[in-house]
Amino acid sequence: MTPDFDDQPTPPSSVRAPWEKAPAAPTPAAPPVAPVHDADFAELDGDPAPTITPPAPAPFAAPPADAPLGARAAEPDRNLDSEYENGKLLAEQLQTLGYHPVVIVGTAGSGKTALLLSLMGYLRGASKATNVQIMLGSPLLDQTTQYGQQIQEQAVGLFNQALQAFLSGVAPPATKATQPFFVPVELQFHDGKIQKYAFLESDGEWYRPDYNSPNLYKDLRPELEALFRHFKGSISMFYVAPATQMSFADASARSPRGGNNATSMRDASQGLVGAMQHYSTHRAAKRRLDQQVFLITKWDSVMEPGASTHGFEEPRLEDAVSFARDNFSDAFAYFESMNVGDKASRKKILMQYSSGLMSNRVIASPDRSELRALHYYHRTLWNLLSRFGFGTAVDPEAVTPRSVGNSLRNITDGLLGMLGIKPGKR
Ligand SMILES: Nc1nc2c(ncn2[C@@H]2O[C@H](COP(=O)(O)OP(=O)(O)OP(=O)(O)O)[C@@H](O)[C@H]2O)c(=O)[nH]1
Ligand SMILES: [Mg+2]
Repeated sequence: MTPDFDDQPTPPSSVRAPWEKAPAAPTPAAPPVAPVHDADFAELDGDPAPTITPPAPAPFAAPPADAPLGARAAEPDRNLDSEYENGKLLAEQLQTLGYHPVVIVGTAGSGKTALLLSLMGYLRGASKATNVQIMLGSPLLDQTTQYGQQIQEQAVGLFNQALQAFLSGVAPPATKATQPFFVPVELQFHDGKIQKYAFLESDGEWYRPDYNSPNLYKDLRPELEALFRHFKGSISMFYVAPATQMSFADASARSPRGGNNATSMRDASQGLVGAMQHYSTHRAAKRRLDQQVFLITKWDSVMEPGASTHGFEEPRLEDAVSFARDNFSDAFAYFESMNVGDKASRKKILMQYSSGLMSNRVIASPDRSELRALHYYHRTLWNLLSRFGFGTAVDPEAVTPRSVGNSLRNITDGLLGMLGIKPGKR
């Protein structure tokens, strides 16, 4: 099955908005710092994006007074028109080739690359025990063009070197890309079916709020604007909200907690608001086709693996909701109010995520129960994507022995229900 390119709403998926299942969050909703206006009542086609009032610039975050205004002014060599054209070409190619784009946004260090590597690594590492192989897709653009060549080189580097390093215990370095690129991957199933995904990789600095700009939020990269405007099928949007952005010198990969640095957490939240706002504007006419996923990454740094609460092994929706409200109030308020058309409850998902037990560049080898928990996160996310993009679950078998796998299935059925996913369709 290929993605729906006829501009019709996507078929209903079995994913429900988690807050609809949770009768009440344990903590009362904090009033959003920034008000969201009528987002749910606007007409989708051509509606204005919900607006949000930027918070007052914080003195400690303000750049020097002589700093250039806005991201684009700082990079005079860029040709925005040709970047937009590249994005348009990409959108057309992704569509022609049957790719489901997965747009991963979040500020620097939020865990975007680790998330992508953990998803790919899950299928690579577990492939002997599953019904699916993951391969790098063919180049998306003409290899005689400079942009086509550059993005292909970056995709190959990520899929080969970075993924191998990740699987051998080394976390990725900060992404330093000059332009956004997509990593095309093909899932080849034993029954001959194929699913194609294109994962966005970007430099988190592009999402950092600019406190010296009147708009606060930097413009999206033109390639992404073009994708949102010109891609006619459905897109999965991942908003990456890190549970922590710090790790202290005495932290270990198995116990990475370092606390939440208030400034960087606030930037991470504002960065997501900016990305959602731009996405809403440029995607206004087709937003109803897409799925929106708010991911609280690095969940292992808040809920310690092996703790008696089982908060890591059995992530609870109410914990995710209260964490998002406490730490990402602006971004989560915007997310909740985002207008995605009908069946909204099936197109917005909140979930915790963990790419691995890591601190800085070191990834600890998980023990058996940690591995099981990590696989649960990775499998859940794959199945969200697969059901939304292709109407079927990837559903790789658990790599645990059969007896453990059976009891795991029972446990995860319950967990998935709490996360808003109907059991039995993973
Ligand atoms: N404990 C833990 N740490 C994580 C996890 N994911 C990422 N990290 C840590 O966060 C760091 C940054 O993660 P990246 O995936 O590189 O972040 P990014 O969003 O790609 O950052 P940029 O490339 O700079 O935009 C990693 O080096 C790890 O130390 C996770 O699931 N758990
Ligand atoms: Mg990165």
